[in-house]
Amino acid sequence: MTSRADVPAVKAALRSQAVETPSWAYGNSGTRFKVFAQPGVPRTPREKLDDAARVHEHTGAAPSVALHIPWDRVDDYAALAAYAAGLGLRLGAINSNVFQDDDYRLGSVCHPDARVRRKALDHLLECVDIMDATGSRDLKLWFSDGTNYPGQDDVRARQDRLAEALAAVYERLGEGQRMLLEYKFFEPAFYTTDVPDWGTAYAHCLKLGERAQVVVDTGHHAPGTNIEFIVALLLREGRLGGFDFNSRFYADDDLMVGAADPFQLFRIMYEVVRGGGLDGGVAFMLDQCHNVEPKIPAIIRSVMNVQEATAKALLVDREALSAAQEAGDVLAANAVLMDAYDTDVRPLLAELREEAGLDPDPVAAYHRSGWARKITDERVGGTQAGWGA
Ligand code: LRH
Ligand code: MN
Ligand code: MN
Repeated sequence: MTSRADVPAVKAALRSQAVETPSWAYGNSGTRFKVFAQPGVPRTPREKLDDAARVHEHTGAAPSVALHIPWDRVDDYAALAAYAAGLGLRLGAINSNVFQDDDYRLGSVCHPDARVRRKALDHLLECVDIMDATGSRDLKLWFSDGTNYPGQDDVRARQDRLAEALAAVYERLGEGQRMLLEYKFFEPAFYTTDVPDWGTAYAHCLKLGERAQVVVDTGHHAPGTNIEFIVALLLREGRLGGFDFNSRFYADDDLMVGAADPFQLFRIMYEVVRGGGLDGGVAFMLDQCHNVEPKIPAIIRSVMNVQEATAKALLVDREALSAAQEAGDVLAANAVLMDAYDTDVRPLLAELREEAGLDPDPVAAYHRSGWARKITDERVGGTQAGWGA
């Protein structure tokens, strides 16, 4: 532990951090080649919440669950919210889905045909109705819209159509509700994407108003992109709404956050801490798929990875860092950051859990709990998360 760390303050900040888990990470998922079904996966949104409650029980840090509509479609969303509350959870961001309908072959809100645009907009507005019923704060929008070939559509007109739809949704938001706009540089479109980067998302959000915020999915950048710079900039502008955390080796791999590059996660979390992003305005969501590993322990592991990166970021000796930076001492400044990164924060987090009455080792506690055996015995015929559905 670095000597100058204010351990009680670090612990208090860690205690206040919540990580939101995605309903779809509990269900079966796969690549475009194969879905490897796992025994015991949830068959209904309620069963996804049952699993999410295990993650929260063992980590104490995952109190909310993001829904994806229509993957989590139910008749009564208020009843689903009440069910979540009964488990000690709440329903988090509502993720829209305007990418899995035959009508969306050429796009959704950017489609050249006004009828398809209207259909997509109606879905987004329905998502706000769902937020009203669930008490969710955030609407997360990701559009698969784009083109595959030069000349296929008017790139600029598509921006106009996007702006029109976003304005209609923004207008519909209730007080205290936010719109989170997610960008991704390619896939499924391979030539142009209508919201390819933070700059495009930011430009649209800026026009809409303060409750339109950018969401950074860590897997949605070109290799080598300096994501922590984007984070620092968006925080500075007051427009970082949240993260979709995951890690990637190649493209949008959706692997466990912190698995591919824990140093990058630390650098991101340092900018979050530096920019005041732990105060509740930034949603720390996971957006992952567990295709080959058991899902619940993988999600527990992911929550722990976020906590470890956050703990290290909180341990950065900011005074020493500023002094070195002001003195132009490049090596000393870098050493301050690396000292924090190289600190083993696992004992600190174990202590924190024990103080909260939790097992210091959440993964082991989950394995001992017998939950995996129970769901394997009781649940037959789990659902797919949605991509192949
Ligand atoms: C798109 C994305 C977006 C979707 C989710 C399932 O790649 O990151 O957040 O809603 O995956
Ligand atoms: Mn995402
Ligand atoms: Mn993605």
